Order: sequence, then structure tokens, then C-alpha cells
Amino acid sequence: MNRYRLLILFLCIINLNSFAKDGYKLWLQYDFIENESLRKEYQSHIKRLIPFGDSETINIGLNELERGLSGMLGEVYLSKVNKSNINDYVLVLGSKASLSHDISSLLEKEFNTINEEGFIIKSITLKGKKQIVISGKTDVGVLYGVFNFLRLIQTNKSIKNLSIVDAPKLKVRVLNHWDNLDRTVERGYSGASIWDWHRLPDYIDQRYIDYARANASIGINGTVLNNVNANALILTPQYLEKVKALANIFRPYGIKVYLTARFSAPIEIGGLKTADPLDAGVINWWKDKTAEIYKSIPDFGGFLVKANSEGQPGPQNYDRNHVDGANMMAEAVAPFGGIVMWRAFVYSEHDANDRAKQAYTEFVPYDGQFKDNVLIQVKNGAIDFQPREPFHPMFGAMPKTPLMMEFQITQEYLGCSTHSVFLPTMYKEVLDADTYRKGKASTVAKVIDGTLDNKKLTGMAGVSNIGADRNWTGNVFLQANWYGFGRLAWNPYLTSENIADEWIKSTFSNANDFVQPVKEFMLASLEATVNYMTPLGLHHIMATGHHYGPGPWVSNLSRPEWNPVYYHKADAQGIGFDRSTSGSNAVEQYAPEVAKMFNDLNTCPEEFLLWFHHVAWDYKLKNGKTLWDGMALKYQEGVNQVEAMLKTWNAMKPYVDFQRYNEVKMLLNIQYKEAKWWRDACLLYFQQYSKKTLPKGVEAPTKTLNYFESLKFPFAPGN
Ligand code: BDP
Repeated sequence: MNRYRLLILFLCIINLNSFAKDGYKLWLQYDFIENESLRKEYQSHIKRLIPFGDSETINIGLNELERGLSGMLGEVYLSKVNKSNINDYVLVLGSKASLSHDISSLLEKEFNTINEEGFIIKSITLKGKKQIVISGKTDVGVLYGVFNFLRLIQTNKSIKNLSIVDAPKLKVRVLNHWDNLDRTVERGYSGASIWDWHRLPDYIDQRYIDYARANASIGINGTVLNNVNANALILTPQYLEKVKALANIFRPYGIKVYLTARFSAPIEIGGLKTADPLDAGVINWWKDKTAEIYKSIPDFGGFLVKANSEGQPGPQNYDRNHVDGANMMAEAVAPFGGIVMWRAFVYSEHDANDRAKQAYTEFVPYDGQFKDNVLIQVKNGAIDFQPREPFHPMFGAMPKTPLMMEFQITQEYLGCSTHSVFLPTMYKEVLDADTYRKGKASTVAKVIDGTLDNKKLTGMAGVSNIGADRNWTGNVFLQANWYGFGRLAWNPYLTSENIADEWIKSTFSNANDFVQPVKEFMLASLEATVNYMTPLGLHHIMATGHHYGPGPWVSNLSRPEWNPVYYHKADAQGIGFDRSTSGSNAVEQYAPEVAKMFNDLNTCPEEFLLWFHHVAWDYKLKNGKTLWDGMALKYQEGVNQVEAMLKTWNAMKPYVDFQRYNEVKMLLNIQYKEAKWWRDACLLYFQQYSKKTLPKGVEAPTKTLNYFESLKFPFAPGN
């Protein structure tokens, strides 16, 4: 080989290496298991793969097994061997209908306990031969089983005597992409939209396939492709052809496509004069449009609608209500098995009272009036995806209406894709919260999985943090939030600790000295962020528009409830929004037990203190400190926690490839800097009202309040 060729070869190797660990492979790294005895142990249980059935989905499962097993165990696994030749230690996969009868009859009991998407992973002995079977009632169930089986190995679990039966607890598990047709992403911090509308339908980006694979691996079964602030053009034939191309790619992965429908589309693209939901022409327009969609996408999921919210059109423009609007669309999709996800994120421009009360006020009176195929999609809290919010009171108040959870995965209010915040901790706080609707233990999880009120249609939506960045989420750590969302949509009872554990091991390493400290850091990361941004129940004090950085001083926006001063209400007496019975009385929207707890200063959890109460600066916190001192110390604690996260990460260098190690390190450094910015700006601002000095232990700000107020970020992303 001449020197030139050698050089090319060398560059190729370097290049391969640098791409090998850039985060693109997400949690599906399938790293070679270095521990020889463990590897041998696995190898001894899997000698061959045998698929039953050859649908596209089964082949995807088979390829995944080949890819995963050869990656982790370093052997070539032969598939499609002669089925009559089943030997010991064969891994069998296939749905109930395609498995051979002697195998499927051994799983009869398990099949009876799973739903259509569930799976079984079981060690069996047939004619004296040991085998592992991965099965389900449907091919997609089998695929979920495959990913779960691979996860066992990724997380170094035993595969000796397997008997796993699992099925999703929620039906609709969807990502909501706030992606625009021009490839910008509202509140997106990970690059452009992954949907290359311009080159679709003919150009199929490999990313679409990898996206589908990643989602299937965590059980996500739907995707809403376009922004809730929708452009009606998505419903024109030109775009529907592109949507169809994506639907075709996603189908074998068990993923349905949904679209956000702009309520005024009949006018904008249909040439009608009105979008009144009771108008016969409008009703027919939606029926025809729906039929047109189903003709090319027979398994189309349905529509998501943001109506009469933040200026979006809706039924109220015609003096109709949410029921009129949602039911009209629900009737259009019903014949095809489609659903409507109607959002409850509404707040009136004409009611300056308390924004937190408005969605409940608008929706609860309609309980029981929506059609069976309507899900009301409710954000986790009543304001807007804050670092911490009490659960939305609607979850405890609409027993006759299927309510769907909407979480935000993208970090609009939590430091964009820069800050490393593990969100499943927050999701769990909400899911585990007790609504007391039917007495104790009526958790939000039981409301949304339908078990509390015996509801059939259930779901969870996550506002996606995915973009065209090579590592998908702009920060490798935030892949954990996509992962965790999927896992919780599958099973809202999983713990955030388990989710972190799985994710760390599948993404980075099983080394205990890595897993433990990183898990601790992830589990503490939400609290750290709440501390340096909005401790003790503060909320919505971010800067205007882009919400990047602190802006507690903002008071000049046209709508009162857009201003941070509306939320913190700091004055000479104290700080906080009085939502108790002596204030806006928002507490009344909760069940009596919950209302009582929040209403009473003594029982209100301190993490929600300033959410529900206006509290004097000298008020004594549970730790004996005054509110002012306690608040200042919380801000400092948040900064200290990020410093500790950074230290932990620095010590992890030996366990992580350089690229991912270094990217996370740089981002944590920014987070540390920004945590101090938050602390200093907020404390200087609130100090004008408290007129108190900073307690011992809180670092003195190095810049003035004027300086912080002067900072402008006209090009902050995602706006
Ligand atoms: C807010 C966002 C805005 C969204 C809106 C929504 O600032 O970009 O359009 O929520 O959820 O959080 O509709």
C-alpha cells in the first residue's frame, strides 16, 4: 500500500471513530461487552435466531436482534435457519398467530394477560430443548419484546430463566413536534426540524428510519408531525403526499402519524367563508378532508387541535364552544377509527384574575359532553411547563372525560438544550400526585391510565426535544428525557431512578463507578434547576418571548399574565401569588383534601409556598430561616448543586468517549455560569423589595441589577 492510501485509510479510521460516539446512536449503542464471563454467559443462552413470520415488522425485529447481539456479544447470529431444526438455545421470535402451535400453546396463560401491544419474553423447554421466545399478539408487540430483550443485555441483566410479560398502560403514546413547515421548531433547541418537507416525499432521510427505531424501542406509537400553532397547508394534497411518505416509513415500527389541524383550514385552504363547527359546509369539508387523508394513510391517527388559545382560531370565534369544535372533528375521523386530541391550554385575554384557573373554568363544565374518540390534552400544570408546578386541577375534576397528559420534553423554561435537567423526576412528581378525586390514592397516573374511572381511551403526549443536530437533542443528556417520556407513557408507574439506570447503562456504561454518581447527579438535577431558577413555588419569571434567562422585572407586556411581576407579586410586604381562599381561590379547583393542604400555610408543601401564598419576607420557614434568607440560600444551593454535577462529570472522564464527555462538560460549564446569573439577577431584583442583606453562605453578586436588566437576546433560539 502506498503512503497516500495509508493516509486515506488512517483518516477513515479517525473519521469512523469520531462518528462512532457522537450521540447519534442514542440509547441503542449496543457496545461490546468487555466482561468475558458475562459475555460468554449470554452467548451460551443464544446460539441462533429463528423468526416466525416475515412481515416487515418481524424483519425489523430480527435485524435489530442481529445488530444488537452481534454488537454486544461479538458473534454473528444466523437467522432464518430451518425451523424443524430447532436446537438448544435458540431465540425464537414471532407473534401468537405465526409461532408454531407447540410453542404458542406453552404461552397461553401469558397471552391472556396482555393487550394488542404487549409482549412476552419467556424461557421454555420444548422437546427437551431450551429456548427463549419473544412473542406478542401482534408483530409490533413482538418488536417491543425484542427491544426489551436487548435492554436486558444492555443493562447486564440475567437472561437465565426469563418470564417477562409486559404491556403498555396507555393507548396513545405520542410525541408532539412543534415543527413548522419552514423547518424552524417552536421552542426547539436542537437544530432544524428533522422533517425535510422540501425534499419529501421522494427523498427519504435515514433519520426518519432511525427516529422510528428509537421511538419503537421505548414504546412510542404516534407522532404529531407539525406545530400546535398550525399552518393549514399541511392539509393540502401537496403536503399530504409527504405525510404519507413518513407514515409509510413509520408504520412497520408501530407508529401512527397524526397532524395538528388548524381550525380555520376550511377557510384558508377550503375556500369557505366560515369555519363554524355547526355549519353544514364546514362539517362536510372536514369529512371530505378526513376521507381524503385516510385514503392514502389508512391508519392515520387523527387530529391534534389548539383552538382559541393564544390567538389560534377556534369554535369560540363563532360563538360555539370546545364541545362543538371537538365533536365536529371527532365525527369526521370516527368512521376510520381516528381520534381528536383537543388541547386544554387556554387562558383568556379578558380575564386578568388568575390565569391558573382558566382552563379548568372553561373545560370542567363540559365534562361528559365530548364524543368517545376525543381526548382532552391537558398540560401537567395549570400555567405553562414551569420548572415545577402543582398538578393541573383538571386531572381531579373531569371523571367523565378521557384526559391525556401533555408533558414538555423540550426545555422552553428550563435552560433550553443547554442545561442538563433529567425531566422524568418532574413527570413523576405530577403522575404520583394525589388528586383525592375518589379519596386517597387517586393519583394523576390512575386518572390518565383510565383505571380510576374505567376509561378506554388513554394517552400521553410529549412536546419533542428532537432536532436535526447530530445527537438529536442538542445535549446527549437530554436524550434521557425523550427516553424517559417514552418509558413513562408505556408505564407511568416506573420510577425515575429505574429509568435513569436503564438509560445510563444503555447509553454509556454499566461500570458501577460510573452508573452510581451519574444517576445521583441526574436525579438531583431537577431540584438544582428549580433552586437556581424558581425556588419555593416561584414561577414564570423568565425573560420575555424566548424565556431564556431571568426576567423577574418584566412588567410592560400587553397582556398582564405575560408579565413575570404578575406571577411573583413581590412588594415591600413579601412575595408570592395568593391563590388561597383569601386570594384568587384557585385552591378551590382541587378536591377538598388537596385544597385544604395547599390553602393552609402550615401544610402547603414549601416547594409550592409562593405558588399559593403571598408570604412575608420575615415568615419563618420549616428550617427556622426567614423567607428571604431561605430563598437566597435556595438560589445558592442550586448553584452549588450544578457545581457538584460538574465535578462529578469531570471525574467520569475515564468511562466516556471523549466527544460525548467533552460536550457534556462544556454544557455543564455553561449551566454553572447561567445558574449564577439566575441567582444574582433574581436576588438583586427581589432585594429591592425585601430590603434585606444576603445571608451568610450566599455569594455576593459581581454585577449590578442594571447590568442584568440590560441583557438582550434577540436571537435566542426556539422563539
Ligand atoms: C407555550 C409556548 C408557546 C406554545 C404554547 C402552547 O410558549 O410557544 O405555542 O405554549 O403550548 O408554552 O400552545
